[in-house]
Amino acid sequence: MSKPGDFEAVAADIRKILHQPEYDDGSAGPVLVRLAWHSAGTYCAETDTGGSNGAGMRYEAEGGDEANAGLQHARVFLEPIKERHSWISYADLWTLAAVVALKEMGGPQIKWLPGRTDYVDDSKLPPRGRLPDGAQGADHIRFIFYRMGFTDQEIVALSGAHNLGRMHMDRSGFHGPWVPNGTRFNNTYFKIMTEYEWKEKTLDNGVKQFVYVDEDLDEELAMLPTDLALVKDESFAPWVKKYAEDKDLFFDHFAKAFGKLLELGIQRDANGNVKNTDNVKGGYHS
Ligand code: DDH
Repeated sequence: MSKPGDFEAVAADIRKILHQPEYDDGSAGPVLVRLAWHSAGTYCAETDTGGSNGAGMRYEAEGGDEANAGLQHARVFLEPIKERHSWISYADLWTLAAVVALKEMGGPQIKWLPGRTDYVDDSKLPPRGRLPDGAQGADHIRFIFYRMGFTDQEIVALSGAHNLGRMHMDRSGFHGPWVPNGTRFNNTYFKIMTEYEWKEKTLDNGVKQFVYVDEDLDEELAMLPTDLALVKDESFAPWVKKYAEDKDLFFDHFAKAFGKLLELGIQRDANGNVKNTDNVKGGYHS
């Protein structure tokens, strides 16, 4: 048990659970990033509903959304940390875990502030269907991300998270990794999106995705229809090109957009403290 507010102690323990030799590609990192994204990515700016506050995914109404299939793995990885530092809210723990994991996987430092609570406000509960569907195209992507208040540039930057992890048939119906080394954060996703020739493939379950086959690779690489929609769209495509050419620019824009994602729906005063809740001061920036 650490002192309440000692987020460095929590971060140190998160680092220790990232290495998971029996799981996927040996890292809990990618699925932790996805947990934070799905907890925050339900936000609707117009109605001020959804978002990471409340950690609603612990309950069936939100956790049972089929878009969240597989994220129980991430929550199970984090449970021993919650037991050791019981003062931290799940909502803060999930978002902090992604920030720590991204940094450990070679990604940028993302500004993170605490203060989310686990109080589930039923009037803020997001309806199902707020998260993106990989089988769709650019219109759908805009519909989902404009609702949260993101621009086209931020959408492309955030999509670069698919440099991490893989798709699992028993979770989303899609299959395979986007890049050959999906436990290191990089701009490879943007590079290979334009450089490689992607072929449509129908999986045994009838789901359509795009694949790249190369004898030198251990397995086929995969792209979702939504991933490749980024290179076909005239407003998204220039950002794909910029991020493919300039890793530092991508890291900078990704860090800003991911930081914004984690703050959706959180009201803070000028000192960064969350309004109207008993919150813990401090932050995690190092
Ligand atoms: Fe994603 N994502 N995502 N994604 N995502 C999947 C996995 C991961 C879409 C669909 C899928 C973002 C945007 C989109 C991560 C992070 C982010 C999977 C596979 C699907 C499907 C799930 C599975 O089978 O296990 C779609 C569609 C979009 C979209 O923008 C249109 C964003 C914005 C992020 C982010 O973090 C900012 C990560 C990481 C994974 C890998 C998870 C894992 O277990 O590995």
